[in-house]
Amino acid sequence: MLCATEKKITMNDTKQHFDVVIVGLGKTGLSCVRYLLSRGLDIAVTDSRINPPGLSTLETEFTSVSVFLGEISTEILLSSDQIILSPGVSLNNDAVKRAIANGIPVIGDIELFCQQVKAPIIAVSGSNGKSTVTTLVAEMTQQAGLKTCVGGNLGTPALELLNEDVPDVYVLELSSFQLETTFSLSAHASVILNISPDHMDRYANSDEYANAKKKIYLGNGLMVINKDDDVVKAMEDASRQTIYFTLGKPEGHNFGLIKDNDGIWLCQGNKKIIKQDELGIKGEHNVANALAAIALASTINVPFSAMAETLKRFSGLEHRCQRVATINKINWFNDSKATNVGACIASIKGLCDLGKIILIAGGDSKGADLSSLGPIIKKYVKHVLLLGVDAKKVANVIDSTVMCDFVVDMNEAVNAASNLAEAGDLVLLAPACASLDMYENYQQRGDAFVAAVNTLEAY
Ligand code: UMA
Ligand code: ADP
Repeated sequence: MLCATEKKITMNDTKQHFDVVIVGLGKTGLSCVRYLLSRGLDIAVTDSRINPPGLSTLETEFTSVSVFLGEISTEILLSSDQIILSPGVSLNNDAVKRAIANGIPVIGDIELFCQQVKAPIIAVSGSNGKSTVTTLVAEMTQQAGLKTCVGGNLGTPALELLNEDVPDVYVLELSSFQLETTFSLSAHASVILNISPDHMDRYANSDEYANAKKKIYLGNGLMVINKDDDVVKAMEDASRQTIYFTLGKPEGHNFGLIKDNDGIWLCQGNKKIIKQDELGIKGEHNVANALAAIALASTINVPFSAMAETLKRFSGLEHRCQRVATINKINWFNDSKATNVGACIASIKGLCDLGKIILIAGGDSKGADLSSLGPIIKKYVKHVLLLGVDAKKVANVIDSTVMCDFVVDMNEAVNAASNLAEAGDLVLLAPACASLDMYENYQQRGDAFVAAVNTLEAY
């Protein structure tokens, strides 16, 4: 068997021209390989990683495909008619920039998908809540009997959805990374749930990040707009059909909350859909998510009954504000997916009514300005335990009146939290940072938290 470094091939070892070169051999790269080979194209793959995750599959299933590893090869890029860029690689990568300067078209997997798609798309983006809303919409459309395919940034690469029979609707979660290389999207309905700073290690500033997200509104479909988010509201286009959602009172046929004698209702205009306290997902941010999902599902005629049924049953995705244990009257919550400041703040606000919070945070801050964490932590958090590469950076924004300790790993964090917590408190993993400095992904970080909590014993 070849070791990874031996797999690196130079241009002299191979031929001089490819129809398409795929950059990145992760999930997306592999889906592109399968798709393009099925169309008889002559392709190559390049990845800056010596041992990218898709390598063993490529070596066993697609032996004819040339692979160039260890750096993204300008030479190979310049030898192709088209480049398909994986979302993890920026358009500002030097080799990619050189290819663009030489006139070689660069697109992503979502663009390929859009060029082939034969059913309406509901497209979801935003800094936070994408996976929750995408899943909710897909469950609502399924509940209404519509054949639904769901994927994108959520996990299943969009091109893999084309292998199935044409559905009634595609529900796609799209990241800013994917949208950067998308040009022909014309979704039936699109939403940007919210915009708060994220991925500042990839974008020059927050405008560049917001402009990447704005591409979800390409085409002429229905624009679903969060009336409570100024950045999203500024994207409104008077010439387009628009639906609004808000945590305030809805105007006209739009979506929002109405308070009456028996509680707070999620409504379209004055038509009641479900009572807020019947939602399976908790916290104000999840009320906004539920309203967004309702607004999107309404565009494809899902009846209110199917929406309400779904919203009662759906209690949230794993690793998102999930209660994983109650030990000696202390609640333990896993929100490993809170990978940016906005998500961490939403998490704290959503759970603060349940008790005083001991927060486990830190990781890779992705170049973010963390300062807005300071006031919210001061208000609701009694002790912070910090881990990961940016632990000190998080500590720097925490008010000196809040107790704060550094820990080396999740076991130490959980043991320290267990010693500090009193009955009625809650311990929350909401890192405000990505996990990649210590873990393979946020799931592995959440699993490490749950495993450590499970070793604690009730007394
Ligand atoms: N990478 C390199 N060199 C390369 C290619 C990639 O170092 O030559 C690195 C990237 O910087 C990144 C990692 O490898 O850190 C993975 O990149 P990739 O493009 O190969 O990723 P895929 O495995 O194809 O997964 C991607 C999405 N990942 C990213 O956008 C980083 C997955 O979203 C998505 O589920 C999948 O396609 C299917 O559509 C994950 C994600 O973290 C969940 N997304 C970001 C987020 O949600 O914040 C945007
Ligand atoms: P994404 O796919 O955008 O990362 P998720 O649905 O996976 O979003 O939720 C991730 C985390 O983001 C949640 O656990 C919560 O902390 C936070 N979150 C979810 N929805 C919202 C929202 N509408 N506004 C702010 N934060 C949110």
